[in-house]
Amino acid sequence: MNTRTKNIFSSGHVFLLDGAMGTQLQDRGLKPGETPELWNLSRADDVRAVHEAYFAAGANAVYANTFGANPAKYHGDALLEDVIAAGVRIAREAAKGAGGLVALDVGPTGRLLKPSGDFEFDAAYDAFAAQIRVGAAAGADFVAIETMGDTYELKAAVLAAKENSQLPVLATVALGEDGKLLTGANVECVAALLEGLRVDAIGFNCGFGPDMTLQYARHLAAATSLPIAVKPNAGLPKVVDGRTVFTVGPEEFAKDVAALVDAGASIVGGCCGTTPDHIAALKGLAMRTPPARTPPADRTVVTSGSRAVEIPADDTIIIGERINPTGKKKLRAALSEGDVAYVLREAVSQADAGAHILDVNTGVPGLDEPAVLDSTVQAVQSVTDLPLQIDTSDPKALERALRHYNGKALVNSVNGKEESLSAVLPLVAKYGGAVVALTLDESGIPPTADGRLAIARKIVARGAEYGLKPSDFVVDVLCLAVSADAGSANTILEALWRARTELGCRTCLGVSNISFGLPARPLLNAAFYTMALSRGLSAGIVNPLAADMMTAYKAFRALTARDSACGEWIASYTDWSPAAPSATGGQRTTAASAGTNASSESTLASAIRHGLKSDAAAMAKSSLAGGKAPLDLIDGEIVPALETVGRGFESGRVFLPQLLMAAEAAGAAFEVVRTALPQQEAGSVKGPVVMATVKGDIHDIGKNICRALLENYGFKVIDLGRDVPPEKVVETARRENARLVGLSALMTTTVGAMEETVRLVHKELPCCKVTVGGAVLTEDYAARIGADNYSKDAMGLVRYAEGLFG
Ligand code: B12
Repeated sequence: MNTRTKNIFSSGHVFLLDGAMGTQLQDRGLKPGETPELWNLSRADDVRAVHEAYFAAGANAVYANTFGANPAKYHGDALLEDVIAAGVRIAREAAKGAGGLVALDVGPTGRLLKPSGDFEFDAAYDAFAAQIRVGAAAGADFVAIETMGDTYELKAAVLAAKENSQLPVLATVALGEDGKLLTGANVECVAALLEGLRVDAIGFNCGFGPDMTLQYARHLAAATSLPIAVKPNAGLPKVVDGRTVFTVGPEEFAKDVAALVDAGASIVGGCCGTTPDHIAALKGLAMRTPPARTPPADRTVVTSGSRAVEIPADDTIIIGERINPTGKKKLRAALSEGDVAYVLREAVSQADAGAHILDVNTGVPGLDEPAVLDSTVQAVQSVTDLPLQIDTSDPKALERALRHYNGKALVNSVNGKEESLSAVLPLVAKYGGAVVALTLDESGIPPTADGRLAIARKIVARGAEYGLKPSDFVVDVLCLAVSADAGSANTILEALWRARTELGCRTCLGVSNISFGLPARPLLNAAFYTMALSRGLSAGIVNPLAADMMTAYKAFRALTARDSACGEWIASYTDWSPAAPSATGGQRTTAASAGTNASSESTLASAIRHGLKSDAAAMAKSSLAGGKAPLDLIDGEIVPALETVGRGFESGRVFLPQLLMAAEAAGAAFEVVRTALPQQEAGSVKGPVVMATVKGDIHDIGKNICRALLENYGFKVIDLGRDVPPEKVVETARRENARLVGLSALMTTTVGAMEETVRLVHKELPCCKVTVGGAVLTEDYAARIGADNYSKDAMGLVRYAEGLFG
């Protein structure tokens, strides 16, 4: 925490923020759909009055009316810079009388970042940077990044704030009722990311009321030593007579917020539905000194966009070593030829085999390493939620990959050479991360444990100059072959133990080097791995597909009471028999394969579930070449695979990014299948049929299948796409003189829009029939909403259309 922040947030008292702005402006006449930030120019007095009311209620700081003033989503007529500057200026004017502070309010862009969406990380960064530069110049005292639902976007915003202003940064996220962000990150994941990025205060806003926030505030207090901010809603929103209302009054709100302060929050305010009265009710709290917090134990946590993994002090995890071209001809060729699918298969198979972190190294001579490492890291992140170990000796490649990495990475590596220390440590300090400390320096690798420890100590001490703690380092005491140095194993084992006990660092080791130059290497590797585990190895860099290594790992954990009730061992080896000594069962469930029995088997369904786009297309092609009927492929593999992913999503084991990747892979497979669908004999074109996914619904895979099949059966189809308003359907059907409209809806929340569309078509175009479909519909329900026909699949639709058009 910088000293400036200490002054701002840590006054020794609970720090009071303001309450909602949007709902206050609505009370003053802001219309639905109107851009609130434009009031900074047109209704400045109203905006100022809201700020003044919050200061009068006791707020120490207010958020300027700039939440949506981000170039990525702003659509107003006025110059955005003017809107932001006016927002900050108005808040400043209100703050002057009250002696309070002003935050530049930074909300999300409203766009989904790649690979889940189509918005580039750098574009998101630029949008935030533009907003922050103007806000800082206009005189904001700190930057409040809020309501973030995606860690990747959050990272872009924090970097933009840090690189474009000197202001303290308070960052809060909006949790769902499951305690996770929309993209799946839990509290621990957010805390690790934000601590790594060195924001000044962290917490939650929006989402729900203060009562439901309590359990997550407790989690957060256990995960971070930063000041905690909470800005909950006035309860959960309810819709009454078409209006959204918040029902928690000021007294109840204050009582619940007091519990949040007891749980560790020291910066409190309100979000949607809160009023100056809610903030006034917190005044008593502002007199309080926040209870002292017990700092969380130093842990070494790395994250992906949705998963936090601890490199444990008293247990051990596996770093998958296979995405490293050293000694791997095929991978080297794949990297050189840009065969991303090969790399992604390596990622997925290691994840399925039980790795906890994946090493990614793309160091192939002649390749542009900064570009290749960056794109490979991003590609691997699109198919796995495991955190990655970014493995490179090129600082340029490291910085680019770290910047674009979604989460807090494990960095491999820094060593005792001055050149490495001064290049790598600042990057780890800036982007966050844990870093592997290799015990070598300008003089090479010391032959003794003493020598290696001395280098590790030096690295940790240099790290302290950049604010890094011993727990930010994972010491690698380096594995030299026993064939070259008979004492190597003993030296490693001693150094491992001492790194853990004397330095308090976690350890890692590329175990299989030990057997270099000897026969039967897997046997030696597994034996040495067990020895290293018993001397405190926190993370083995091993091949998770090597059965002997996994057996050593699982046996060690079962025998040392780290595998609760030997659960993992039993799950893995129940079917073991001496004839088949390697374990086949019990593979860990990854998020992408959750709810499935997926291992790394190569099927179209598996490729879709894992989001492997080009594999899915290739497998669809080879299935068709093998004689599979296109419709069987759709109904027997593509649709069931999506259903499995959907079930995982419903039960909270799969998150939006994986769902999106699976949908993309399914789309790629379908594109291949489409071209193979049976073509109707040339003849007169039938139709037209107007097809649409209804308003509010963006699911269109099923509708696209319907369209393709209709076309292949000789129908002219006018496809209006997705999220189509009823009026547009009617207008098109009328213009085209269509006798059939096909509507698709996949969500319970959008069947209402379907009903509305059916009604409107029937009213306006009595001769036009409406057929409906989509996963949530049933024949019964279709009849109830007045549809003329329902088909459970695309073929049913074709049959109905054939009947209708004679
Ligand atoms: C893929 C997918 C997505 C993709 C969609 C990509 C795309 N371009 O379509 C993405 C990731 C974008 C997505 C987003 C969301 N999704 Co989604 N998604 C799915 C998933 C896994 C598969 C849907 C699918 O494509 N199935 C395969 C196709 C081929 O099947 P189908 O559409 O049913 O079509 C067949 C038939 O029904 C019929 N048919 C279809 N249309 C028509 C039309 C006519 C006229 C006829 C006759 C026949 C017919 O023929 C087709 C071929 O045989 C489902 C789970 C599931 N089991 O359905 C969830 C699911 C539909 N999604 C769900 C949710 C909640 C969401 C989100 C709200 C998530 C979020 N929090 O953001 C958003 C929705 C945003 C929005 N406003 O629409 C829920 C809906 C819950 C509910 N009951 O309301 C589901 C059920 C998952 C779940 N179990 O929770 N999703």
